[in-house]
Amino acid sequence: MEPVLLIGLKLPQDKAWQVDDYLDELKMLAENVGLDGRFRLVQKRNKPNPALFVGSGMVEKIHQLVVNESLTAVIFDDELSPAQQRNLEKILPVPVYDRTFIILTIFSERAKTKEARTQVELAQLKYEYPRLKKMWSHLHRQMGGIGGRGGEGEKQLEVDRRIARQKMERLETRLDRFEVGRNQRKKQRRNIQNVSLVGYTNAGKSTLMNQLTKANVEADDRVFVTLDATSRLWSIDPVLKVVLSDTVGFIRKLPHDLVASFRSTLSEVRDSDLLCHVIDASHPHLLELMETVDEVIKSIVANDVPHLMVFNKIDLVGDLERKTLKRAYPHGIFVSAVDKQGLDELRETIVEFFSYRIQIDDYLLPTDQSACFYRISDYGQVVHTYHDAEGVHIRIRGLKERLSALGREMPQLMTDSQAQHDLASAHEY
Ligand SMILES: Nc1nc2c(ncn2[C@@H]2O[C@H](COP(=O)(O)OP(=O)(O)OP(=O)(O)O)[C@@H](O)[C@H]2O)c(=O)[nH]1
Ligand SMILES: [Mg+2]
Repeated sequence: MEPVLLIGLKLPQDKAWQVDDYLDELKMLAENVGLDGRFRLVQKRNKPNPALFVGSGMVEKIHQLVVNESLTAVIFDDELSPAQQRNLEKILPVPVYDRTFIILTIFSERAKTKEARTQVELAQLKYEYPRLKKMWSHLHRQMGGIGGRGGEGEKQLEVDRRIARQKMERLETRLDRFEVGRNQRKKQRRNIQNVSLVGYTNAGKSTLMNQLTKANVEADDRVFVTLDATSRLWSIDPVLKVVLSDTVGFIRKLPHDLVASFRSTLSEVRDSDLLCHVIDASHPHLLELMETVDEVIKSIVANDVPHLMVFNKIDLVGDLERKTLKRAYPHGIFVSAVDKQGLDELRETIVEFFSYRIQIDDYLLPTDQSACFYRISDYGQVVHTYHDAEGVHIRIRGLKERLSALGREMPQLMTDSQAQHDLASAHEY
């Protein structure tokens, strides 16, 4: 791996451990693209320097370290303005990157489906558009060297910008088409409860998804493995139809533009009836990660979607920490997706959450109509029946809207207010 230098800035409101923690994360991100962030420098400042982000003395220090240690790049933990990046690259002998660029590079390596590739390409273009100058070599190649015709009236940069804008429009249109398809599929999901797994990258969302729905979503110990939302029907209860969706992982210092590019995730999160916030309980700074996730969610959903805290990887947490967490989050669910601990409790809690959508009705089907009996189970779960001189007494559990449809569509059923279901003796389903 190529050795690189990581740069952090400590502003007055930042704690020292926070800056260090961010840089640990940046190191991990860099590793994901083959860079070894073995050196780091942190500068304390009241605010970033507008021209160079850090102070000029610091830039000199960076220069020296780069030369002495033969480093191949410098990565800033915060997003640099295009001007800062250009100025730094004029002074330093190696390329200058920032956190956003590294994240985008990881995204582009992970993107597999057409939609994911399109959204990553758009996010990259949006990032690079204001930085256009030198980056568009691949675009020039793609456009048959159009960038080389500098003398034809338009300046090189203007041509590049125009091409980039047209490309962004094309990508937006393509993404709109995916959205149309998604909305159509959603319409077919009437009577379905939508639950989304959201959380920090690497929290274990996909592992949990696979355990709960027997899906086959890729899950491993790298970041941003999931870029597309994946949805699966989750047989959680005989009458509830729950669709569970796995979504892209969030991370600190994720620019809003980038979040906005994850349309499939945004759409799942916005249309969810319930969010399961999956938290890596073994992370040393889980509170901070939880805050980040909360912030991202707030920025994308207008109304408050109810959410459930799911503390995952509990197998990695000692008894004492587990107790402390339980005390702090009495409504949290503690699970291990790998060891399958707590999954039943998670299921039960979700069924309980949706219980407001379920009701139990008693009906009487007169004896002369008993041939219709078989149709009733289309509307819900027949929990119990008994026969007497009047006919068949039926207790059914179902979604409220399905049971009102049952009342409308089978007028031969009578409401049975005198039902005498003796659950101990009668035939149960
Ligand atoms: N020990 C332990 N490891 C887990 C558990 N759940 C997930 N992991 C591991 O954590 C890593 C990340 O899991 P993923 O399911 O890919 O995480 P994710 O939240 O989908 O991550 P992204 O898609 O990258 O955002 C994998 O190496 C999993 O095996 C758990 O309960 N216990
Ligand atoms: Mg995943």
